[in-house]
Amino acid sequence: MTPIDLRSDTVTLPTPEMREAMAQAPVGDDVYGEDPSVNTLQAMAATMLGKEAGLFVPSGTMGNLASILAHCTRGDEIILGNLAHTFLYEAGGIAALGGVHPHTIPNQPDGTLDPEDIRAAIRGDDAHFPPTRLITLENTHNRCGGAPLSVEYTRSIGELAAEHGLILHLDGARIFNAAAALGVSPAELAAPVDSLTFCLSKGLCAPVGSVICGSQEFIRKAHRIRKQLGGGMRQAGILAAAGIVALEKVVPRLAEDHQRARNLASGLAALPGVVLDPGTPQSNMVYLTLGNGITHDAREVAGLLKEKGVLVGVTGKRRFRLVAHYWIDDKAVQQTVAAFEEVLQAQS
Ligand code: TLP
Repeated sequence: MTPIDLRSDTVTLPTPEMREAMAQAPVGDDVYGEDPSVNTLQAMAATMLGKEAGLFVPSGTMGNLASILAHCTRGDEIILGNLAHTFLYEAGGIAALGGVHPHTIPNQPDGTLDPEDIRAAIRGDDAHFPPTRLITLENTHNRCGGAPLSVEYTRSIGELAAEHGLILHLDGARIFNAAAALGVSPAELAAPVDSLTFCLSKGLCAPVGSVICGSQEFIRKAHRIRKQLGGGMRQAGILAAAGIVALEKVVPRLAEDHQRARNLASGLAALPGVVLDPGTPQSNMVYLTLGNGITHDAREVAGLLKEKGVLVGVTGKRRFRLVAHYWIDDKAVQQTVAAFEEVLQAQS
């Protein structure tokens, strides 16, 4: 039996149309800039995000790293949320490989950074301090419930950054989910930022890859850094071909995943022993905590769910993340609610 895998949208497999496009893809040596499929994907991505240029990279982690290294020099400081993916889950790459100092400030529950906290974190001109160079936002915000950051908020931080001569980078791994959740275009969300990374290999189902977008000048620098990081990929058009299908065919259907996440949340809300996060889901992620009556912890409950063919993400001692995606249909939602009901009933 194929499990119902809600651990992440990174588990999505390529669609049949992607596999077909990959098999047929025209390819060339991308290190020479000669892969037609990569070039098409990059141009398409830049147009959709309203930026001058795009660069195909192997992962979201490399996208954020190459972007930050392109903007900063060793000893620079960047301001980011304490729950930012770049701070928590990218193996400290900006510090290890770029000598970039992360200055964290609290993420608010809605994924935003308080502008007053940002202002307070910006360093003065003093030899004791690392120079502040850049602010990073994340949209949607993974650890903050998959919350989308609005156009207005992003614009206000863009203005704050400009006021202080700072660069604004966006980890837009799920920017297309944000756009679908807010009913705006991805280009509107990206307009206030200098650069962004988005992922093809999460809810968009492509097997590999992310795209960095920004000005020609920025992409030229990021291109060299991608090479330094070992991310020059030769006949990468095989992968880019799946990315093109992702942008054309999967982006327009993301609202379906958000609807299924809402159905999943309302099914689970009715179960004793489940405490949903307020407002969840805000896009494709459902966050929940085990109620006091449940004696098992999240890891044990996840083990019991697994025996019933349901895989969930454990994000804390009593906390889960369930992510709806292309391969989760209505039946899978019902089966997941039923599996939770059986497991939790046996517990209470
Ligand atoms: N997120 C993964 C895990 O690493 C936590 C997930 O399952 O959600 N930015 C954001 C906001 C992300 O959520 C992720 C992956 C990345 C960057 C990194 O992308 P990859 O995995 O392609 O390096």
